[in-house]
Amino acid sequence: MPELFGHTRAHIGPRHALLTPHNHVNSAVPGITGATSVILINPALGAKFAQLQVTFTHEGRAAQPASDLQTFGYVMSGGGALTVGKDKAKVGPGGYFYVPAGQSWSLTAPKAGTQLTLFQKKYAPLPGVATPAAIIGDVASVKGTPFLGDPAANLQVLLPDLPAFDMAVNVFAYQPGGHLPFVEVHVMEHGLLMLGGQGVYRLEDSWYPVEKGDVIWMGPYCPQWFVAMGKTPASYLYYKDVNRSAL
Ligand code: UGY
Ligand code: MN
Repeated sequence: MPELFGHTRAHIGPRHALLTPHNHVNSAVPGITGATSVILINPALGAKFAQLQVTFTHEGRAAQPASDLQTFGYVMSGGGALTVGKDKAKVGPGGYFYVPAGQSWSLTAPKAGTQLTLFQKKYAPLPGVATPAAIIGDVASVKGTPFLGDPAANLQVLLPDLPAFDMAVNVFAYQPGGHLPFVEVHVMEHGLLMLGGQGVYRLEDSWYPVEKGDVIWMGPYCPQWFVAMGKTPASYLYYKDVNRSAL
């Protein structure tokens, strides 16, 4: 969608935000070289997590030391050599990794043009429950299920739904006309990246046309609903905080 000069589809509000690729401004992020990085969501917006997009240029490398942060990475395009703690793997488009708090990771020599989405959150340990182990996976090998029985809305859950995990990351794919069955209102936050297709996102009392590359932050209790529009399926990757007590 071309943007008319002086106009933007972006919206920044107290409970939700939409950012489009036309809005991106790079930040230098410690540990990431040979790349441009955009911090799309972080506590400055009101979020309790961060979402970044990294585009590697030449001899790119992203490396982060062990800390109290956990990181989920999703390869949008291209690929590279990944190290998570002691695990090593080659990752390509649709590859993903989960780095628990207390482990380091790096992605080296990615092909120029490689794009990575990162979600980062400070880990909230549960007394008596061990920190999760590292995970390296591929979306293509994750079985999807029809969301609440609807074959037009397919959900792939990329991390185990276990109490040790305080974050979830899923891929939602909709057939044209497929939609969320009702307007959700929930305490959990979302960070969302449109992976493909088009649709309309309702956020609070506004309806936004969205397409590939758009990013949405939904804060706690943001009313939310989506319908896929157009002739091709639409899909998005999203983060959610889960499995911790109310107070
Ligand atoms: O998991 C979810 O809360 C999901 N159904 N929300 C969303 O797609 N906006
Ligand atoms: Mn939701």
